[in-house]
Amino acid sequence: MNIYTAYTNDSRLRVCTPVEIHSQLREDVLVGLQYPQKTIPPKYFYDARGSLLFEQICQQPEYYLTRTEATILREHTADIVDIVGNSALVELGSGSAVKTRLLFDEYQQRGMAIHYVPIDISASMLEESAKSLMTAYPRLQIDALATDYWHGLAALPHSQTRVVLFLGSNLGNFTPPEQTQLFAQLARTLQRGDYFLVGLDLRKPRIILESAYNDAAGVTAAFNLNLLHRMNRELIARFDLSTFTHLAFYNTSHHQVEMHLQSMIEQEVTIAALDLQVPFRSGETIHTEISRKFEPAEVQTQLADYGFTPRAQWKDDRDWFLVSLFQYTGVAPNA
Ligand code: AVI
Repeated sequence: MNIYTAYTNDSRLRVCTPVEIHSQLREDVLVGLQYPQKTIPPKYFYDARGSLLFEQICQQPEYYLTRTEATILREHTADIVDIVGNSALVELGSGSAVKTRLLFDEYQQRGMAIHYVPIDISASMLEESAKSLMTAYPRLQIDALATDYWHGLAALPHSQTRVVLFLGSNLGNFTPPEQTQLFAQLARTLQRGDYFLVGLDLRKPRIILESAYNDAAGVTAAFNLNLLHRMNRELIARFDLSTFTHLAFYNTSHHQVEMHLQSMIEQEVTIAALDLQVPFRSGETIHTEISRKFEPAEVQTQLADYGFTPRAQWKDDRDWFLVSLFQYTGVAPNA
């Protein structure tokens, strides 16, 4: 694979950008806006502004996911480090790495060096968080990969035992086939003895879920609508944001929160860079995200098929969120 290896002046930080990512927005929007149900993949939320908005979502009182997972991690970092020992920490969708700091604190307290490999679509977020992490943790070495998970996993540097962290219920934003693809990719990439630490948002009453994705301050709405801003800027589109509204609801049969951008009027939107006119009926939506809510046994069974053995799992008091640690043994139960 082609990789641009960039800079930095600090020998403790290397940032790589696999090139393929840049051309994908055009292609995905061109195809996605011509489906009967218009669709744009959620990874495009995370430009510089979208990443900041996501950080703000995590602080909203209704968005319990981040706080609940952090409480679990805070209580169990020592247990995690006892099991995984001196492993490199590979984080998928690292963002500002707030929760990962809890693990770094534990490593630092034990006087252990840390090799951190964050993989995130937002290069600006990666750089910023890497710099502040290096100030806080003198024994931290970072190999940052500014790309999506697939290219990132394929470009992992060789190192000691690894723990792949997939926190925040990011797995919920994958469709079931994408989840299967991720587990298969992990099984291809990991060496026996490596670990997978995954945070999963569990099923719960609709009212709690719908509030979490319709916060009163309107931050989730701004995050969703930012996708239109992004297309206006990067694809020379002419979306009039005042004619679209944020929609988020729990689809009980699929156990997923769905986010959409709904056109409130009948209109046609020009996307100049794609040479495309996109018609909208009044009320028609662009589907922008699913956020699946999990039943732990399902994930565990599927991971077992790919050779992952459960090592430990922890929940919060309300049973709202689960953090599970698996080890890649390469042995599937029915193999
Ligand atoms: C990143 N991901 C797990 C978030 C979620 O809850 O699905 C993204 C998000 N979308 C709206 N609010 C938060």
